[in-house]
Amino acid sequence: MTIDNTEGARAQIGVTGLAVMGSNIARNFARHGHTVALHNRSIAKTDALIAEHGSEGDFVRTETIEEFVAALQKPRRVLIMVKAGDPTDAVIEELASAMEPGDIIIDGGNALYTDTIRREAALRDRGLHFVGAGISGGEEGALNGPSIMPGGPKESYEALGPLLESIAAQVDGTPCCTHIGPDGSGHFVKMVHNGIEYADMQLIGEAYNLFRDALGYDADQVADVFTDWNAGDLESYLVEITAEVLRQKDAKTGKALVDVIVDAAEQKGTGRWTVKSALDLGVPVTGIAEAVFARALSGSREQRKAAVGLASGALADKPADAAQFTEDIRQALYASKVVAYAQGFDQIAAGSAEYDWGLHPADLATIWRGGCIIRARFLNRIKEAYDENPKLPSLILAPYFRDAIETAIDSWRRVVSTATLLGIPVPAFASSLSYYDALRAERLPAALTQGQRDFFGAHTYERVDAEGKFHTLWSGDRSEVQA
Ligand code: NBP
Repeated sequence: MTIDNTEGARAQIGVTGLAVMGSNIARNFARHGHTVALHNRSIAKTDALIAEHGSEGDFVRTETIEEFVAALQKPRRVLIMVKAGDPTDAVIEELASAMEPGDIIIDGGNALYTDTIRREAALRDRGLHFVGAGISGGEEGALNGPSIMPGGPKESYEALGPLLESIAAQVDGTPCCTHIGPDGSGHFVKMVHNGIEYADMQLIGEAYNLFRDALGYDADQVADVFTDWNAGDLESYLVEITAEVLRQKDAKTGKALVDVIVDAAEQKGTGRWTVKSALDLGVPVTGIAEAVFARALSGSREQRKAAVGLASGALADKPADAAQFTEDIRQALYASKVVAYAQGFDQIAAGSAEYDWGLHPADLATIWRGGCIIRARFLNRIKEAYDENPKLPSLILAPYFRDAIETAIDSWRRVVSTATLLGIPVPAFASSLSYYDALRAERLPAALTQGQRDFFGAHTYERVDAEGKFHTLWSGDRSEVQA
């Protein structure tokens, strides 16, 4: 270990921002044989990292940005891992003033993709490469292999790709890292990834709720079901950790930990960003939206307290066949998950078209197979589906998923109807099923909507049997005119 930079510019990568994520990524680089220059606004984190983990590899301790930049080989590569927002702009400005044309600044934080577009353009004007890189996998992934989604100029990937690929998770010998596309595309894709994560977690939560409230299972019993599911098509990181969380006992009370945790879910914002962007792009990401709203509702604690005891009705008995209902929930979870991913991939296609990014859905499915929070066996199927037909109109239409939903459909309906009759909320299961039914419907009530819009606002409508736009003279003789 080296703790000064008197040997000059010898670090292959610099990491600034050494909190949880930055320190673990810096260690990951060092463990893979790269010399890593370390920098943090306050020196304490740098020194703590060196004191605790300095023996893991070759680190260069620096205090000032000038020292930090001077420690780097050219083209200089700096990974920023600070709190997203204003701190990122502040650090970029400091770095850009000290760096030279051709150097590369990578923002590995959870930046809003429109900020990344703005920053990339500004730094391009100064001759610097700016790479907005989505990084997923949390603390553990950062240390042992995350999924990395770098955007930005293609040329910068030549100097950066091998470094990032060396620390990424590997699945079947393929790194979970690839160049995503220009400017903000890496952060956009990471945002949608997080949105899908919200939907997946909500669906798992609804399944758990059904076991608890419809079948009366305790946390251990539900954990057993999830462990079992993790050996099949639902195998995934989130299903695996669900079993672990459910099995955890609270040291203080001896109860299941999940039963002493306040049932109000928090959010940091990427789910909300996904939904806002989907609204702007006009893409119905209903599963993700339900998940974001479900967290918001759970957090309305005063309102919920006041509403406890409202009528639930008395229309249904608990399911008589627990084994059948368990299988129904498994099928409903799988089918709803297909919908959540299909919607997420639709949003990625829409973003790609809007910003002319040329994104490849199969590549994303490939790099999400390992390292990230939504890693799942199921992603192999998504990759195959897009490899076979990169222009799939919807993931739901890929033969494999079409068949899977056909198998699941009756179970899915039984779960949603049973939950509804029992008064158990299943917003994501139900809205995914409605989305599916709307997508496959030959006629939607949108014709009536168009009629109403024409009635009150003369917004016109199209006809099924003629080209052009039409308007009915609602306040006149109600004849039709061509608009
Ligand atoms: P935090 O998001 O908690 O940020 C703490 C770091 O930001 C510290 O190094 C702090 O320096 C630095 N910082 C701040 Br705050 N303001 C600064 C400023 N004005 N100038 C310079 N540095 C400043 O760290 P984190 O949880 O490790 O996350 C880092 C990034 O990675 C975030 O964008 C986050 O959204 C993203 N991310 C996190 C996860 C996760 O699981 N935590 C996963 C994926 C991505 P100091 O030590 O001097 O205060």
